[in-house]
Amino acid sequence: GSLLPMVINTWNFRDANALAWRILKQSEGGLRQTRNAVVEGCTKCEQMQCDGTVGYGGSPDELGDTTLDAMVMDGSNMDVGAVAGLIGIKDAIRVARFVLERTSHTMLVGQGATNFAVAMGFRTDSLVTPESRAMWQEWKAENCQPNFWHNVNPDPKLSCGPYVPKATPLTRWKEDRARTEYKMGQQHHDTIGMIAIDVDHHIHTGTSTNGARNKIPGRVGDSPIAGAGSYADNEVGAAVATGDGDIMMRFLPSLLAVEAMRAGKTPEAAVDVAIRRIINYHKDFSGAVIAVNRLGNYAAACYGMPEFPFVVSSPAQAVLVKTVKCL
Ligand code: SD4
Repeated sequence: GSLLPMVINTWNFRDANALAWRILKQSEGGLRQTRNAVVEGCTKCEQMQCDGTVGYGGSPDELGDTTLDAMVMDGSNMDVGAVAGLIGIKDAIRVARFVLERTSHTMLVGQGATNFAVAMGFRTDSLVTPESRAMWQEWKAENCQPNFWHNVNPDPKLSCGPYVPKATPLTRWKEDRARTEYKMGQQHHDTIGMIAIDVDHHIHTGTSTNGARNKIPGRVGDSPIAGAGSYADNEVGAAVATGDGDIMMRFLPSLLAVEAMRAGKTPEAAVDVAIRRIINYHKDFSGAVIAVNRLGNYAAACYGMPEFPFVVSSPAQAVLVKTVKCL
């Protein structure tokens, strides 16, 4: 039987998948709904604050604010719309869609992205919640130490940060492993990356995240970068990535996986190529890649955690949670 249409996304985000699947099923009758499916599916996660790592009120930066990264990509023509470091607007991937559809640009950042969103009719909001404020205060209490900036600018808000070089590579590695384990327990590093394919092999991908916890304001991860957070090409298939974006964005793992499939590799082999390229250089890496070929065959690979859950809807079964053991 046919494997299409299908929706697949990172982590155990079932409600997002279910909504995208419902929208995609409406495409029967010739309407192309893959873009609506991906954008509204990821929006669901933003509204639900999936795992506290998508949408408002999560991953506070050094100054306690939450900023959002998101993208949407159309595999029929390589069109991309993205926002990075979006300030004060909750609907990150919907704004990314407006960048795609209403501008000739690919990515808008920071306050410029906010101004554009407002011009498009989006409402501004604080993205800080009591939970994110408490997270930030706890982090500050544990990590606050005078640093370089403190001497230049006595603003107490700027007196905490990773600017003080204190760790040797070995302790850094151990800290990262501990951080990874913490991440697993707390599940606070989990971008949604979603792929939708209709029966005519039209593909869209999307991502949405509030990025890395305690990031330096201005930090952008892999999620809004084409080829890093996601990539789609109707001729071949698509891929999405999640994990330590500071490392992943140097390797373009989603592009790597799609290009491996273009060269004839299976989705299994393609995600293996993408993850192994990264861990060749970074044993402290933690993350995952999902790849789907244009026919709807899929695979996932991960590293730096015991296992990685993802959700698939297809004619065989709607909203099926799968888990892959990591390399
Ligand atoms: C980032 N890649 O900003 C995102 C975070 C993430 O699973 O994917 N967590 O680095």
